[in-house]
Amino acid sequence: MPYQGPHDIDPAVRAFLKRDPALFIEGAWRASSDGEQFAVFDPATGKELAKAVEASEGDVDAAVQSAHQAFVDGRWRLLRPADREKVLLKLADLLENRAEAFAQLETLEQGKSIHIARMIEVGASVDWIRYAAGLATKLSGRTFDVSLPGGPSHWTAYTRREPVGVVGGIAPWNFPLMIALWKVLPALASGCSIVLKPSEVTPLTALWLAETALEAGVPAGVFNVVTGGGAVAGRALTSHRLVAKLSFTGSTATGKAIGHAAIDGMKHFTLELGGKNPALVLKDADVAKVIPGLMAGGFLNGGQVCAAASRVFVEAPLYDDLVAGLEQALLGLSVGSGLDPQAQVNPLVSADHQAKVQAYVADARAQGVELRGQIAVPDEGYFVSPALVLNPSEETKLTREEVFGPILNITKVADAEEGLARANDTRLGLAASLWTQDIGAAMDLTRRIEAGTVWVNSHVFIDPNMPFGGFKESGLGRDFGVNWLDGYTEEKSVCIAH
Ligand code: TXE
Repeated sequence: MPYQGPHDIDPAVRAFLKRDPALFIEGAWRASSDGEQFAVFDPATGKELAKAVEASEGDVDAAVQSAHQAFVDGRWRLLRPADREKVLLKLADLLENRAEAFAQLETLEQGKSIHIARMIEVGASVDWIRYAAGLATKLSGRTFDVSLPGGPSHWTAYTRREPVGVVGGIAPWNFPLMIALWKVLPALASGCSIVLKPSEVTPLTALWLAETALEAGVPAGVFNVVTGGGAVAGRALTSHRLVAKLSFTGSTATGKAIGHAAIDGMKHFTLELGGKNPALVLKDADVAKVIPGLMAGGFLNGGQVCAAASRVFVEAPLYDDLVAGLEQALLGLSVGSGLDPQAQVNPLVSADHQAKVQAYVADARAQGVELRGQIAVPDEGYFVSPALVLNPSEETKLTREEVFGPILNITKVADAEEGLARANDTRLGLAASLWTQDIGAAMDLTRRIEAGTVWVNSHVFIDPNMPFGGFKESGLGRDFGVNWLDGYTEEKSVCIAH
């Protein structure tokens, strides 16, 4: 049944949107200290959806002080790990029970398909919460034999993992709820407190998440949210002396600035940055499987995915079939609001981002590069047609820079070696995929491709148990997996003479 208009919106979402703009500090809604606000827009219409608080330096200080006090008095850190686990499991249950409302709010502020919002933004988030909840009870150290005077029987040496303190989490707008949780979960599981700053483009679900976490039993002050842009709120958080760890997902340029701020303040940091991710299609690949695989890998969430495929290198014998198949798939897509369950092409997140992606396409067109698969999109809202960009030169901007939109380069290569060389010819290295049925080629190429995640015969699938992060300028550190909490804990050595 197609979306019938605003009356389909969950009453809880309507009520949330009517609230006065506020920050979430010390377990309570707090108005802006100086009255500054900014507008949040519905990408499907370009109309204002809500207002949010532009946090001042003082607001950020209040949030960090609150988180610090909560850490110092141990209201969360000193709970039994099993109790932290229980609270996080309750949070997963609450989010699962309110999945439709969270999904709708996410679609309204971000523009994405309601299906993706339900399945990934909320559905996968629930899995991530339960995974991280389990890690709370798995923190452990190691014991060591030491060669100190008197012999081993006089010494006991071991390590403890202790939470670092206040975490500053800075999240982007492409998966606002899920990526916010990728900051919040390891912080909470390890006993840290967190101040989260969502993107100023999509601040709403993070605020709602914090309130839900309080309801689940996360004590006041342990999880605070400040909204606002990078220049004031972001900088105030990254430079605050009481923040011990920064966890950032976003652009490489901002990531570098945050890395500098982290070093200046001697803070721990994790950076998950952009990608220019290749997909290498070998001539023995099954085109019937590559086409849907790359439709998902390249166009999921309008290509606004850090791990999205953006440069396809295909061995010559498969080139025509692959281009024809992808073009046919694109031309059959329907366009509309993310709330319309039939719409497969949804708006991009903001007017600025729409303009950025359109500029890359215009540059390619001006250089005479062939574009295929474009479809008509509405003037209202931040829509951009998907496109295949055929054999762009190395000088075309969209070959080298992260476009972060529904634009997929397809380049014909003579053989796998040329494909590999071109795939690796980038300063980024987040993710990559190989498409082949030749196990030998797959095993060889997975070792030689420079990327933090390499998929074979799929693209874009991530899992809480699979470490994720970038090579080269795609970032530093890894999220997820059994060692996820290492980045949120200090390793303390204890050495006892007896
Ligand atoms: O990112 P920024 P933007 C890429 C994508 C996109 C481009 C720009 O190519 O087109 O980045 O997007 C906060 N100190 N990705 O401008 O600036 C900011 O408020 C502290 C890839 O949105 O990186 C927001 O919360 N914080 C990506 C967050 O950083 C600062 C996802 C991200 O913003 C700050 C999104 C500062 N000085 C965009 N400046 C991915 N890796 O998934 C900004 N921020």
